[in-house]
Amino acid sequence: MAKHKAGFVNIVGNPNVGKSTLMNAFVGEKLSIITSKAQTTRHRILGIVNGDDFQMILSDTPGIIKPAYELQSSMMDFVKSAFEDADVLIYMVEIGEKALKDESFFEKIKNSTMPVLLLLNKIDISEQNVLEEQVQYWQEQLPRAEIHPISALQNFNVKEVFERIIELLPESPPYYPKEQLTDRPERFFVNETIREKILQHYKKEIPYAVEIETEEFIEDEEIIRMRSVIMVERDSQKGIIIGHKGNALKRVGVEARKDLEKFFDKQVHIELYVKVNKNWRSNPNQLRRFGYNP
Ligand code: GDP
Ligand code: K
Ligand code: MG
Repeated sequence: MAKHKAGFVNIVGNPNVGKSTLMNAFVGEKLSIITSKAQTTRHRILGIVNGDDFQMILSDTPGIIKPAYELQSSMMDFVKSAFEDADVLIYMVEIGEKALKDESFFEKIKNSTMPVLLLLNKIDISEQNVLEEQVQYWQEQLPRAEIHPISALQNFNVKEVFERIIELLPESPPYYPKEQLTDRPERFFVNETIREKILQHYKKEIPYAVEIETEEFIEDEEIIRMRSVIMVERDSQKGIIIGHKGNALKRVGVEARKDLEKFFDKQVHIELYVKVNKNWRSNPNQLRRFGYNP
């Protein structure tokens, strides 16, 4: 039998290029929330794909940005760590994009010693001649990288890239138990599902001022009962989240419940309420409590 392979595959790139979509496509589960807004992903999230003779440990990271407040600095620390412990680095760009907005990260990719796969994503919305020109552009920018055009959304070339990554993994015993899918506890996925609905339904700065905490998660045979707090920074935001006659919040609850029932494959009851936690995004103690490391 072939020797067992295992390793860390870290996905980095600008916001909104499709990193979380790819990770979910590889894992076959919606581990990472996806929206059309930047800063949807706040943490480094592991997704583990197990085969008989391999274990691929993917990590999805927040998009690379210049931090403007403590939460964002912590988000970028997650990205930095992703450069340090990768066996294979996936640098994702989307069609039409030219180099990373933060040049120091681009230098890091250039100077890294691990194999780099440059995935040119969203080719479903590109013309052939644009695609060819882009491949050439990236080959000049990063001569050491292997370039693969893909569509993470439409599953084009995704399987081929997956096979290629397995080839590149080092020989190693598994790092995690073979039945494990992620390093995150169940409550994390509850929080993220709620946050996805908020990103989808509220405007402007509201989603960025929100953090979720699931206080109760009780599973019995028939049903999982959850209670989650939606934390905002100011009173005015609380009113907006709840909405006229509570309808806006109700919609978040209904949609989150549907997704969570799919995710846990069980009936779900979820209770949501809103609390003001003044300026939590700039408060190191609060950030630590929510799993960031300022
Ligand atoms: P991330 O910020 O890099 O994690 O990007 P997401 O995975 O959250 O995706 C950002 C947006 O791009 C979402 O609206 C996705 O549906 C969309 N997207 C991702 N991959 C593709 C793709 O291959 N083609 C197209 N057309 N859209 C995509
Ligand atoms: K996004
Ligand atoms: Mg993401």
